[in-house]
Amino acid sequence: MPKVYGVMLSPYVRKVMLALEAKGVAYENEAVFPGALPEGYTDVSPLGKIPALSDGDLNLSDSTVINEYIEERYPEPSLLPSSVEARAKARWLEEFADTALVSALSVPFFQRVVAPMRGAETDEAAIASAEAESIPAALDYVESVVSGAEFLFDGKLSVADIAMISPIINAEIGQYTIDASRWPKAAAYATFIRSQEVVQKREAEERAMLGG
Ligand SMILES: N[C@@H](CCC(=O)N[C@@H](CS)C(=O)NCC(=O)O)C(=O)O
Repeated sequence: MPKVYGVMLSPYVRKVMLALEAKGVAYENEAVFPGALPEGYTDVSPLGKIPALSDGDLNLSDSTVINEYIEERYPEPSLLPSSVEARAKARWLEEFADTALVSALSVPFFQRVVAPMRGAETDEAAIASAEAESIPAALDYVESVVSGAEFLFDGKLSVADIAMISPIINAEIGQYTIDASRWPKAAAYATFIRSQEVVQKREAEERAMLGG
């Protein structure tokens, strides 16, 4: 059975868990926290990051690489669109989500959830700065690529939807909700993807971990 290393609140770990769950693949999870890596963890994840995945003798790190492996190892249902062009666009949107979107939407999550867990104060100025600059820049782009309450490609869930929704869930946990009056398509898209059963189950497990 594959094993996912990493604490489930990480947007990158969530990407991998959602891909496995969307394909109905049973897996184990070892809740590795960044900053408290178990001994020998770099044998599995050479850069010491989460997530990592082991499956038999294979060790892999990086959520995108892991999800490519999952797609090939467990092909049904496919999480890639059917045309070459759409697959390329889906990979780009995954890359955008993993970089600019995670970076912007992690700020409220980090400041309101992670910092207090570490005994630090929430830096409201950092949140205000992200809400003024990086978050609108990222959401303007999301607004330009989504169509509203529908999947990005082929009327079905893809790696791009999984990558996009993952940091949006972090923002929600950090009490930041996409303003539907400013980004109506992005807000409707987020609500639609979050209403999918596989995403609802993942969020419920995470909320339970956070104590409801
Ligand atoms: N590109 C990597 C990014 C993984 C990543 O940065 N994970 C964070 C946690 S969300 C981490 O492990 N940070 C600790 C570190 O960078 O040392 C992926 O997609 O898996």
